[in-house]
Amino acid sequence: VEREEAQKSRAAEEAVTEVKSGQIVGLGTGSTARYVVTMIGERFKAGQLKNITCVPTSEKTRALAESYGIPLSPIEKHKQIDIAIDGADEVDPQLNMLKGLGGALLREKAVESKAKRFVVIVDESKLVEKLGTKSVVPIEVAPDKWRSLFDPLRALGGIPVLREDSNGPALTDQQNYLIDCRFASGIEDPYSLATSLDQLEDVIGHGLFLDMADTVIVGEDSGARRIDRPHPRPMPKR
Ligand code: A5P
Repeated sequence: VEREEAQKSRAAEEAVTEVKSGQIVGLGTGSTARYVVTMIGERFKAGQLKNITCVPTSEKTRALAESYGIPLSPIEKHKQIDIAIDGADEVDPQLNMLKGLGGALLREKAVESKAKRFVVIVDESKLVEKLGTKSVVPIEVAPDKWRSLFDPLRALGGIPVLREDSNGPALTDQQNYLIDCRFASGIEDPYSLATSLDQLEDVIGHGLFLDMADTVIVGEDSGARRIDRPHPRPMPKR
């Protein structure tokens, strides 16, 4: 865990060098993105980053950014933002990702799909050959709709489980539920699964983030390694 934390912080440090004064910056959610929020907060307070506006992807991130006094703005106010930085649960060789174990997938996708540049930061444990190998696909659903999604998800080859915490079903910032859907031997074709999920009426959002990352920064034991998309991402992003 200590080693992973050090890797996360190294990746964050490298990503934050891309943030410049005057920019509109999307702030991710989770234990890796937290380093970024803290580093941007410190630089803002020290006057090294001036005139930035941040767009948080969760209430947790909003509260942390607010504690540094960073000016914040909701994503609805922006057609485009300059840069977004966030973690991920899995990253494959095409830089496609699974996200949402932190529960913030809906706003993460809303913010990150509007970013001119989306930088993803991970420790080495997040790199996989095939998505779905370690992580589930989180799916956001209205509280009264989760049962009706189980059969369609099983028909897609998934093993759906309602996410619960100590108080019962886990709630997102939007007061929705999450279904964690496991794919026993990984996801053969993430594009076709994403399309199928997008077509299910009761799916409010899902954790497949395809063709979205411009750069993945992998924190290593000494330093950080950058992986850039070989070609510009196709538009529109999903
Ligand atoms: C939050 O909803 C997620 O998408 C996070 O980005 C993801 O779970 C990574 O979190 P950690 O950085 O805590 O692993």
